[in-house]
Amino acid sequence: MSIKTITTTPFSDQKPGTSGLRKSVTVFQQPHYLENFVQSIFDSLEGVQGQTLVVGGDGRFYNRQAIQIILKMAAANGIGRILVGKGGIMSTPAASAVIRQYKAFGGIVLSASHNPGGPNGDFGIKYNITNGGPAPEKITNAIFAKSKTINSYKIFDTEDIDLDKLSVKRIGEMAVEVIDPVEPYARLMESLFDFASIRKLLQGNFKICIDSMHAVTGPYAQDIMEKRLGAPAGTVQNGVPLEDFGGGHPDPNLVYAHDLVEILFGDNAPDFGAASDGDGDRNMILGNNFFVTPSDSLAVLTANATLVPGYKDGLSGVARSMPTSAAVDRVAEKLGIDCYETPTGWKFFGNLLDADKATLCGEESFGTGSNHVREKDGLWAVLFWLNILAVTEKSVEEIVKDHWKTYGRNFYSRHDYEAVASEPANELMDRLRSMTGDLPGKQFGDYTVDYADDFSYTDPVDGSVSQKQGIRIGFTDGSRIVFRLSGTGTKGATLRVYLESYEPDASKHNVDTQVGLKPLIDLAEEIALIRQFTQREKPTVIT
Ligand code: G16
Repeated sequence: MSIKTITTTPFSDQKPGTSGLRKSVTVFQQPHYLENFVQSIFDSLEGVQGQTLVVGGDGRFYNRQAIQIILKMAAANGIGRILVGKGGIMSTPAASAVIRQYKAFGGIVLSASHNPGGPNGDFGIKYNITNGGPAPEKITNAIFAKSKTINSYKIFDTEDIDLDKLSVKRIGEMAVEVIDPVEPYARLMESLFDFASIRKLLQGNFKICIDSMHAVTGPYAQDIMEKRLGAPAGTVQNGVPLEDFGGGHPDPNLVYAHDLVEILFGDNAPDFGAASDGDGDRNMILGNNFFVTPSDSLAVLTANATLVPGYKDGLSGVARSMPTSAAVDRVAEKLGIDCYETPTGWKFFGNLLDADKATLCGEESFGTGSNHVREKDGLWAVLFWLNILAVTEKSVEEIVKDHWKTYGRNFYSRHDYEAVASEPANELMDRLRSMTGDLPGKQFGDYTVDYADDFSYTDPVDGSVSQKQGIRIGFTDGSRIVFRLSGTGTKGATLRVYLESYEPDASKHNVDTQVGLKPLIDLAEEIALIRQFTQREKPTVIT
């Protein structure tokens, strides 16, 4: 067993995106590709020698190989101890919980989230800091800078560690503890939610269906829903994590979670359905024949938070990403708490949570979470909903429609144009950016532009500034269209068009979302010439 120093040359494409470095598996399989990035992480972390790190992933193809490489490199770089999930598995929120519970220095999370897996799918890696959350831009920029000048990396020449048995082993001086990835997370959930009430609900006539989409939440959902909460066996479907997610696209939305959607919108539908993504941080909530938009979900959780033990004393504030609808803003206003608007990317919530400026956070991209960890958390959102349903004894649809009656309805939808050519997609954005100065005051049919800008965020805690975070076009009636290019795709560019309008009148709430938003959808085309630039007649995914 010896430490080897391997000569390498830089790759030019290792800039972390919205959430770490995401590329196709074949890119990661190039000689030295993963190693260069891992060495760049270690080289960017001051004082990491002798410290504890957490390593785990969503179990997708290349997860196991990557973990063995990371363990050997960690030992060669003087890390003191590594906690690794059994089988190399750890959901992203569980990794965050473990970093916090064990007071680790940080962690390396392996996932490409909702992107497909398998030899032809995607892989990803990101670094999380001591608070359990994704590294802020200061650190990801430092990692990228190192990756551009790297000329060697260090790795132990030794056998692989058996990841399938709970054990403590050593590589050189470094301890490797293979831990149960579920138990610490499940205990945290028990401390936040009223498990007794939820158990009563699930053992009565209330029927639920949880779709883990053959991704990481299977073992977590089975342990929590079926074992601890007594839901009938089989409540969790697609519960065995597979390296290729069974060939599916582990993205919990109306298009990709179609198995669950068919069940909840079919005959004899259950009362509640939920799905999670590849790494377990996203969630989709469905009622019997009813879809809850993620933006509404955040607003409902905020409005009902004091019904849940972990939040019974109220919230310090809330935060949402810029493209997320303003439904939660209305709740915050009524509660008299602050509501922060951040760029897309969970990392932007970290400072607000650490400074106790926000307790709940959420995003339109099926992400919701709180200060219990520093990642968004799919099963946490499911338990939050079940806790509210157990206490109120209402249906999902009643809860949301009552919410709209009180606060008005923010009609909301996102149209994605996936994997379009990058150059014209950038041209579309550049063109819109150049138009922002002239748009205010312009009339388009019934709509008058109130403001237009490229969103810029100044972090209220550390003063850091993030620019060019998406084009916002707001209208005088409160409607809004936002254009952004995704920072998580791995093929070409993905254009996201976010559409929102507000309707206070409850008699006008029972309208199909796409119908309600039709005038804005047409306006988005008129202003941005989407068809011309994307060469697509319609979006790939509508949520
Ligand atoms: C990541 C980020 C989220 C973001 C989402 C989509 O989530 O953590 O904050 O909303 O990507 O980002 P984009 O619109 O740039 O594709 P995940 O679940 O993919 O890790």
